[in-house]
Amino acid sequence: MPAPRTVLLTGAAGGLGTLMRELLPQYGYELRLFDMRPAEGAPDAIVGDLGDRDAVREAVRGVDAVVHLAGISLEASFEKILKANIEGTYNLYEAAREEGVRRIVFASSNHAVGYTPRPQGDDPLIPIDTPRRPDTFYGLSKCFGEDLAQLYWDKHGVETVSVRIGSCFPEPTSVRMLSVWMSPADGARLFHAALTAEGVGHTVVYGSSANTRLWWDLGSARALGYEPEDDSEIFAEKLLAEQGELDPADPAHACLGGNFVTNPPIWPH
Ligand code: NAI
Ligand code: 15L
Repeated sequence: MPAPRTVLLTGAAGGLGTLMRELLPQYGYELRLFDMRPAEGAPDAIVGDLGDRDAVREAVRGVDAVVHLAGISLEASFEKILKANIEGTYNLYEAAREEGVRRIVFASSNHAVGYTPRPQGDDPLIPIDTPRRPDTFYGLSKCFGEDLAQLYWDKHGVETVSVRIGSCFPEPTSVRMLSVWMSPADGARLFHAALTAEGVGHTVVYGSSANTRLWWDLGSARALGYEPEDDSEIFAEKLLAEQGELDPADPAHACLGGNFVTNPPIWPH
């Protein structure tokens, strides 16, 4: 497969989309932007809804690959999740199939496995093939997305790397994030590896930096050529002084998904 050059970035107006539209062009990509909201500072961005099949098909037409970030990124009612994340992701895959787009990088989430107990002490890292344990309807929609990706590879030859992102923000803001943080620069490194690795079929990877307190195995991400350069440990002293160590007796501290297992943040719209 020739290396992709033109890439559709869905969710371009969101937090991660805004970071990626700054960082991905340095790898030589020409980005086409798509979001239901206008993307600040990008007047050419396509404003469209994943629910609008014609708009999605037009958006993918002619691109080499898609980085699919659009969707509800927190917990919401099942009806809202169904529309944006489940039907929306289906529309995206159908459009890719129809338009012959060969590679998608899908923003899955740690919340697909959010109820998995986090490692403690000498416990081994969580493997990528750990059973799914979604912690919310949101996490469930990411399980759907991963399975949809598998179907479209097996049946239609559309390749996907599903990235179970931890927390991708400029800095970690909680003690949990010391384990699951992915720096934006490492996020761009991982997306670039996911866009360019040969023969990925459908590959599932965890997305985080090389954190000292890492909870999961980055082996399948490294196998794509991903070499993380950042470590959240530089933020540890400050965050631990403010918040203290995680309490294993608190369910929100005992599972990968953090407070999504107890008191998930709700999508505002
Ligand atoms: P965000 O909420 O800031 O951005 C999501 C974007 O998707 C928004 O700009 C929104 O307008 C757009 N969107 C929502 N529904 C849409 C629809 N029906 N049609 C078109 N656009 C729609 O979320 P963020 O943090 O940027 O995350 C991006 C993706 O990565 C999401 O899929 C999220 O689930 C996933 N993810 C993000 C993590 C993170 O740490 N930021 C962690 C794990 C997963
Ligand atoms: C996610 O999936 C969310 O989209 C993001 O906003 C963060 O909450 C992240 O997970 C996390 O687990 O920290």
